[in-house]
Amino acid sequence: NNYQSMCIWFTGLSGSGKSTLANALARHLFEANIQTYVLDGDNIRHGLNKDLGFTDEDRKENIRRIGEVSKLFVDSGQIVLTAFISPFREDRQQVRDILSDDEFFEVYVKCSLDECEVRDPKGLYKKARNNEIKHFTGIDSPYEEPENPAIIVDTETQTVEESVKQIVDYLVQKQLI
Ligand code: GGZ
Repeated sequence: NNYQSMCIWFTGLSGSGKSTLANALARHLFEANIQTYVLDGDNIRHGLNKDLGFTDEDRKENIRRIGEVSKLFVDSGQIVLTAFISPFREDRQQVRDILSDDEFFEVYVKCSLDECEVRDPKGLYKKARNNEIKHFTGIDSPYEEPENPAIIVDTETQTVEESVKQIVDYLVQKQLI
């Protein structure tokens, strides 16, 4: 059983399915005896980054720290799966630079704003539309689509299983797992 240590970086709007996919991929790889670790808002924004909010500057710092933590995981020989909106191209590029090109794989979790708003799993879009939350991504804060992601998964038309298979097929084809 052989795999390359790396960071699989999920980026996309709130509600696009990043955490769901990262966790489903983690389960799938675990079944194949590959251990991974998922970083997402639950274990980062509630801990290490609990001093940060959602201004452009705070998001930038959020992603910078997550990049550095990801590097520690990769250096320790692991596969880390990260699930953050990471809305700015420049910040995602910075993470790619902290790691290296063959250790950073960007997965664009593509889903239209309309569909994310319909899903609205936490009722946050509704609050953002009512001005109860400021700087909400897609409403009054930008999301910059990846220009050249390793993988695009379309969660509007694909099931979770189909998207996981798409990512696994990519990793196998590139001989990363
Ligand atoms: C976007 C927000 C905001 C604002 C709270 N904008 O769907 P969720 O709830 O579970 O995921 C979102 C999460 C985004 O945190 P990230 O660390 O991924 O963002 S970033 O990469 O841009 O730093 C959402 C919730 O936090 N949330 N306020 N204003 N999402």
